[in-house]
Amino acid sequence: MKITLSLWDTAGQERFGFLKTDFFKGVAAVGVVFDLSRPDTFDKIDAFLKDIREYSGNIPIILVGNKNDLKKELGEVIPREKIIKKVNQYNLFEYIETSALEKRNINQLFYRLVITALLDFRARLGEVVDSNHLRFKILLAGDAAVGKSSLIKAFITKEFEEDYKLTVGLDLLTQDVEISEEDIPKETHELIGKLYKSYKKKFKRYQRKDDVIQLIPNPDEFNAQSKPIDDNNQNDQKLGNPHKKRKFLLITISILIPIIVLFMVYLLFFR
Ligand SMILES: Nc1nc2c(ncn2[C@@H]2O[C@H](COP(=O)(O)OP(=O)(O)OP(=O)(O)O)[C@@H](O)[C@H]2O)c(=O)[nH]1
Ligand SMILES: [Mg+2]
Repeated sequence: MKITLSLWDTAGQERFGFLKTDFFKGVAAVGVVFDLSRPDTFDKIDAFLKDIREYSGNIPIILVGNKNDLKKELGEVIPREKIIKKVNQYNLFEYIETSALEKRNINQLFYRLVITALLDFRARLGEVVDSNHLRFKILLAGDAAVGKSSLIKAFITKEFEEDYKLTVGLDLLTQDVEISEEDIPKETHELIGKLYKSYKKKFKRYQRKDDVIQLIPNPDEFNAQSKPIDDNNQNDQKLGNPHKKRKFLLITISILIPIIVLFMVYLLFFR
């Protein structure tokens, strides 16, 4: 099955914190990242986890300990027991250690995020493009400079940059992934099948001439449907457009005035 991932690379710097609440809405699964060499980034994940639970409910979350390569020289800076405790405390799906620098567990991380999203797939959290193609949103959150952008970059372009280029607000990327059929739970398959059937019915009128179902409506019709209801517009429809109204008044006056003049001439001279 093909999955088109909408990857949301969020900014970790606190000055962008006001955006957090909007980021978490409609997300199918989240990776919460901390830096294995900086305990302060681990302590900050509570705030992220609380926000995610508040704004996205019980969606799957994977805890990500990044910069695993630094363990060689620094050892275990954050005790493993402490990390496992956090996983249990917040009922997180699992814990993965990654290294964007050494490309360790990069595909594994995104593959697991997709699988967790599929295990818990909810209709409102994605788009069924067709019975074999889904699209949904995956997000990485975490403190500044923990490596969120580097992980996404390593996944999409297989590159790594040593320079820190902070994310301003949010970066959006997309990537297609193929998920093997055996990894998709049976219930999810059934749900996708049902959703596809109902979408097919709903969009039947957008059927193309060649009999291929088009799930995305014709843009013109779509715009006409999705036009916001505007009070002034409604009034315009009821009362008529102001230009038309003025034209109507002018025609009425130009007809009425000669009639009145003729009537007065008749009264004055012919009676
Ligand atoms: N050693 C090592 N350094 C890394 C790794 N991943 C990222 N870095 C470095 O950490 C710094 C920050 O990485 P970013 O990916 O920009 O961090 P971010 O989480 O996106 O930061 P914000 O956009 O500010 O939230 C950069 O200098 C990266 O080169 C890693 O796996 N190992
Ligand atoms: Mg970034």
